[in-house]
Amino acid sequence: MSVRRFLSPGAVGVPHTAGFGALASDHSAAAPSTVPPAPIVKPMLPAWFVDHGNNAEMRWDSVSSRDYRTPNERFFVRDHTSTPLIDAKTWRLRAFGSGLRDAPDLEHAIEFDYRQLRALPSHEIEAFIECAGNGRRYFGGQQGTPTPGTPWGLGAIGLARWRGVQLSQVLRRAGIRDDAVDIMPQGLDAHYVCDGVDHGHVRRPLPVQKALDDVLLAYEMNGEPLPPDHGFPVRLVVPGWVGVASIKWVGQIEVSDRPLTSPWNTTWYRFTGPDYPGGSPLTTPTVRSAFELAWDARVPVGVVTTLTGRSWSGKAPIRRVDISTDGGRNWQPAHLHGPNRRDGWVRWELPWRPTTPGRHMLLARAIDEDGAEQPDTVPYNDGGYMFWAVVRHPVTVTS
Ligand SMILES: Nc1nc2c(c(=O)[nH]1)N[C@H]1C(S)=C(S)[C@@H](COP(=O)(O)O)O[C@H]1N2
Ligand SMILES: [Mo]
Repeated sequence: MSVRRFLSPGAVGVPHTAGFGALASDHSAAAPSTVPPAPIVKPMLPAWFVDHGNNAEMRWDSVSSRDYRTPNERFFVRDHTSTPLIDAKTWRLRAFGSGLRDAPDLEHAIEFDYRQLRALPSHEIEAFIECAGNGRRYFGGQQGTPTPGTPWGLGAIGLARWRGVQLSQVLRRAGIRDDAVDIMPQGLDAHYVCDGVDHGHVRRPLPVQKALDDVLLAYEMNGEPLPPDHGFPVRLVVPGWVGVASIKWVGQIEVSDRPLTSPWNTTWYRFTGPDYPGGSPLTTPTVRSAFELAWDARVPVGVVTTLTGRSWSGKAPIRRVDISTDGGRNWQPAHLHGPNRRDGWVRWELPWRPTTPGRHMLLARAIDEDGAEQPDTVPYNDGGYMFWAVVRHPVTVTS
């Protein structure tokens, strides 16, 4: 595409709801980018995704127990506006701010192009990315207190092998100083406009301590160049932090000797509401579990069905998963298999031979090596973040 940005007539100046692409009038992005006609570029196969407009949820019944990693074409997508198409040849990463030697401003930023970045020593990690709003629909569905926001089931998570350059390498090359405290990566996608307010580009601060620890500037996902929807040419992967920290299409990083803020840590992605006076920004994903099974799946009576699923936690590996097939009265430990480490999920299975036809409630409860155990209910918060209670998964046993 040759157009710099594709703006559909009428798209400019219209107050947007959070659900639709906000194409603001700003053209200051470092790399020319185009906005394709649909918010998400890759094919949205109904068998793989629940379509939430500019967000796409992975269907757990499409997950194969054989695959530890999520294939790129099936990985969930969370776009605040829509996926931009960025030319790697003109793309630049610009580092600037008071936390760098000589405190360059944006006009005098230290620049890295795609080739330079790929020439630096590469590093690989395996990590899941999970949206803080994963499970949001169960605030309404299970606790009777719905919240606004994308009504994710449990499919706003995916796990990939990421290859790129350690952010610490780039920050050191850019001249990070000892007194730097925060960094702020910013995306090249369109401004996020919500209820008529323009909040600028998607960006969220990270403490320098985390930035220098295990954060990756990724250019590959499962052995392929990053797909457009997942941040091509380069994104952050911040293991052990909520998905919003992993800024896609990163174009600039401010490094500051003072704490930085953005609406993504002062307004959104924090716990607010009666149970959270003061609130606090969200960092670590909680412990959760999902069955690799359709909602309202049909299961034959008198036959052994192997129930399979996965559990994960942002803090630690999973110690144990218990399954109930009778709404929570009786519990049995599931068999855990395959990799089980922090930043990953663990697969589990349990054979089940239902003896009575009708509706049954399946429950999976995990506890991580840190001792965090999924509760029966969680306190309400206004943003509907971090629903980590045990999800009651209905199935129908057929005769
Ligand atoms: N630039 C930019 N980065 C972003 C977002 C975005 O809309 N724009 N969404 C964030 C959120 S909320 C999540 S959960 C993850 C989702 O990553 P994925 O779409 O690759 O699954 O990207 C994060 N990074
Ligand atoms: Mo998210």
